[in-house]
This record gives sequence, structure tokens and C-alpha cells, in this order.
Amino acid sequence: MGEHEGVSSSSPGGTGTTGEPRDPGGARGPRGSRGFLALAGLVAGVAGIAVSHTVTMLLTIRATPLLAVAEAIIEVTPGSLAEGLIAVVGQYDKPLLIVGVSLCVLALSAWAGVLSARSRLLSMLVFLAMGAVAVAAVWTRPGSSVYDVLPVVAGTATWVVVLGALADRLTRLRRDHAPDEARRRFLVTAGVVAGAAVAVGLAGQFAGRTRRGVETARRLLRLPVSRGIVPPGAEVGVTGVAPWRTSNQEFYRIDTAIVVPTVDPTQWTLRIHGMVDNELVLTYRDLLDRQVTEAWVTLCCVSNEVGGDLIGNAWWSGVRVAGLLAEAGVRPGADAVLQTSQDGWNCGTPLEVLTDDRDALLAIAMNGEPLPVEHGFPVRMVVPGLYGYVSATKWLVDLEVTRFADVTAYWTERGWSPRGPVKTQSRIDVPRDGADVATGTRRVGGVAWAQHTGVERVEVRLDGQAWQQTELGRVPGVDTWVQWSAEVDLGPGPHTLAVRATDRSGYTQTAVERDVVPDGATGWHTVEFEAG
Ligand SMILES: Nc1nc2c(c(=O)[nH]1)N[C@H]1C(S)=C(S)[C@@H](COP(=O)(O)O)O[C@H]1N2
Ligand SMILES: [Mo]
Repeated sequence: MGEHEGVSSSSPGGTGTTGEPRDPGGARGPRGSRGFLALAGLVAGVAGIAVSHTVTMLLTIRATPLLAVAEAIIEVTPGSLAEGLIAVVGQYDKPLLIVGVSLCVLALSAWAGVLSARSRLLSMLVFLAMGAVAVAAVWTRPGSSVYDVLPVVAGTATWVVVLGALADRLTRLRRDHAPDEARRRFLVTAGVVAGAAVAVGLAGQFAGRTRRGVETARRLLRLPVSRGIVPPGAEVGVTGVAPWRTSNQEFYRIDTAIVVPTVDPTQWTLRIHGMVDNELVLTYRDLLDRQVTEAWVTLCCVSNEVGGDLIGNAWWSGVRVAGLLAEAGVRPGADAVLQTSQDGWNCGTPLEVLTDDRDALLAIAMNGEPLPVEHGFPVRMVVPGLYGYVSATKWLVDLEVTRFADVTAYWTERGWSPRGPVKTQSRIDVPRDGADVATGTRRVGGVAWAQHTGVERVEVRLDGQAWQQTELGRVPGVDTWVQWSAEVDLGPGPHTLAVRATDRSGYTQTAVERDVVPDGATGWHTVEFEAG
């Protein structure tokens, strides 16, 4: 703790209630300082609750720490007692409990404020203890993750910082001003901080409501799309191989958005401009009025390491970009389209892949459902054959037809390649690296991809022996991954299995290992395992 004068210094053996005034010019006795410190604690308490609430809303975490504690209390309360209480308070059990928990938190915060006269450490311990209780409550909620603890961390940090700052301010005011002036100034400060805390809390509430509003709008949409049927034979039937269709739940998510953009479809517009003859501004309705195209497309992240899982395959429904660009009338000389998201993220996409015969889509649905908010609701781009960072803009609002030479974009400014065609790759899902498997004839399997070129064959190599052909699942086209499987004979002991794919251009994956920067990893995925 800092060596502050006056009220915030720790005094050995001092109780904070029996000493004389501790600050020069402090005619006010310890009673007065207690009252102010209690107020400081209270304001810190309010600020911490407000910040935790807002962080909960912004990160779209299910329950605020207060709600989690209330739920935990309900859970540990003996059934009969809980029923008795519910009989009295009816459906208001949770709201009442939250009010009760809040009052406890505020009382303890005020107490922590008073304690800070004796020791900053003691007051901090009160906050840390409350934080620990909240972490325990959050942690015991079903399906919770480390992420869900962030609001508690933010709230606890706010408690400690705000109390410390207010106590310091009080010390300084009492040193520099006459008692009445110090008192007046401190009350103003406390009022301003409390007001700011309430504003932060209300902003969070607003953000939460916006998100719920968009979620509701999304749920109520009835889109003219289908769910897509996984083609017979696409699954090779090896347990442990990634399902051919990646569910929306399981689909990897990569974006720079700390707070997921919430875009109301009734407010959404897409502007198509730049090197075009007729600038277009489309509404969501305009988009739905056009012909919907549906396709299986495997989307992959350039940051996917060899053997990584930043890849997924879905049935996308949307409107072909080529048609819209034709409508806008692309001028000669253009070779790129700069895509911009509602949150300002952008990327440059080669014009040719948006205008050739592939299904580059303004997607509105994923596996038959309106796009999940995290995956770009209401409209995103999906381009077969390109990594996401140069093509798959989520929350898309703007397309500017331009020249590569004239623009840079988010990731190209950070050292990644302006062009990002997906590299032919393959992955072993079974067995996992480090697995223990039974000896004998075993089926191994995985996935391989070469979007918009197509996978021709996949081979595996056991323990450095000859490459062996695998069987491929049946796929509807060249834009998706393909499952593969093979049988290998395993004697007891350690084994190494490598995989490589050859695409329909005749290219076989290079063994050269390259990092993901600047345009995607290369190398053969290899797993080591033990048979016994
Ligand atoms: N608005 C926006 N769109 C974005 C990104 C982003 O950061 N912001 N990331 C891109 C990258 S790098 C990838 S790999 C894909 C991932 O899409 P997904 O999260 O739906 O899997 O989105 C792309 N679209
Ligand atoms: Mo990515």
C-alpha cells in the first residue's frame, strides 16, 4: 500500500475510531471520516456492480454475477425452505434475491470503505472475498466457462480501484482544504462517480436490450431457405472424424469484434459503389426478393495450423454476388472489391472470384437458420476457395469496387498476404495425437480440402513406409472438404501416421512446413500414437 498521509494510512494498532484527527487541517474527527469512507465504499460498490453488469451485457454472457449468486443461493437452499419462500413471494423470488444480494454487497462495500481507514489491504480483502463468492457462483452454473468469470473480475477490480481513488481524494481534500470545503468537494466527487457508474450500468442495459432485440428479430424471421441434406456417402463412418456438416454451434468463430455487432435487419443496408456505373443500396427485403442460391461451402481460416480445427463446412443460403455486381455494372480497370463490416473491419477480395461461376454468396442463412449473430447476422459474404480473412466478411454493410493497388485492408496492413486462396490440406482426426489404440487392423480417418479445386486423392503413410491410398467420402462438388478413411495394421508399440492430399489440379501437398503467416500453413499433418 502507498504511504499516504491521513485517513488512508495504516496505523499499527489503530482502530480508526479512537485516534485524533490524522490530517493537517482536519478539524473533523474520525466519526466524520468514517462516514465519508463508508460513502466511498458504497460508491465503489455501485460502480463495481454497474461495470460487472455492463461487461456481462457486452460479452453476452447469460447471467450477471448477481444473478449467478442468486441462482446459487436458490440451489443450495433446502427445498422445503425454498418452496415456503416462493409460496410467499411467488415469481419474484429471483428479483427479490438479487435485490437482497445487491444490498448485502453494498453494505459490505460500505464496511470495506470504513475498514480502509485502518488498512487498505483489509478493505481489499473484503472485495476479493465477495469476488471469490461470485466466481464460485458463476463457476457452478451449468455450462459456464472461464469467459463467464470476466464480469466478476472487472467488477472486483472496479471496487478496489474506485475505493482506493476515492479514499486518496478524501485524504488530499482534507489536507488541502478547510473541513466544509473538503466535505463539499468530496460529496461532489462521490456524486459524479456514482452518476458515471449508473450511466455505465444503463449503457450496458441498453446494449443488452439491443442484442436481445436483434436476437428476437432473428428468431422471428422466416427465410425462404432449406436446411440442406448431407449427401449420402459423405460420411465415411469413422467415429471421431469431424462430422461432414459442421453445426452452427460447433462452427469455429474468428473475428476482431470484442463486442459482437448487433445489426437490426430492418435497418440493414448494403451499399455497392466505387468503380461501378450504378451505385446500389440494398435493404434486407431487397435481398430476400432476389433469387436465393444454396450451396455447401467449407470455410477455413488462414490461421489454421496444420492439423488445426479452424475450419467448418455448412449449407449456406444467399444471393450470388456476381448478379449484384453485374447489376451495378463494374467499370473496366477494377480488380478488387473492398468489403466492410458494420464494425469497421474490412478485407479486399479479387473481383474475379466474385464474378466467375462459383457461388460467392451474400449469405443470409447457415444450415437452414438465419445467420447466427456471431457468424455475421444479418448478412455475410462466403466465397468458395478463399480464406476467411480476404473474403468472408461478417455483418457486411459495404462493397466498394476498386483496385488492389489502391487499397489496404485490416489483415494486409498487419503483414498478411493481400491474396488468400485456400491451400490444399488434410488432417488426421483418428487416431488423435498421443492416443492409445488397440493393436490389429484399425480404421483411421480425417478430412481433406482444396476448396474450388477439389480433392483428387488422400494418402496416408504409417511409420515411414509406402504411401497408401485412402477411401474418400462422396462430395457434391469441389467447394467442400472430404472425409477420408483407411485401414492400417498396427503391431504393438509406438507409431507415426502422416497424411497428404492431392488436388484436382494435380498438386500434392508439400512436406515443407510453413507457418500460417502470411498466407496459410503448409506441411503434412502427422500424429504419434501407441498401439498395445
Ligand atoms: N466483420 C468481420 N468479419 C470477418 C472477420 C472479422 O474479424 N470481422 N474475420 C474473418 C476471418 S479471419 C474468418 S476466418 C472468418 C470466420 O468466420 P466465422 O467466425 O463465421 O467462422 O470471418 C471473417 N470475417
Ligand atoms: Mo481467419
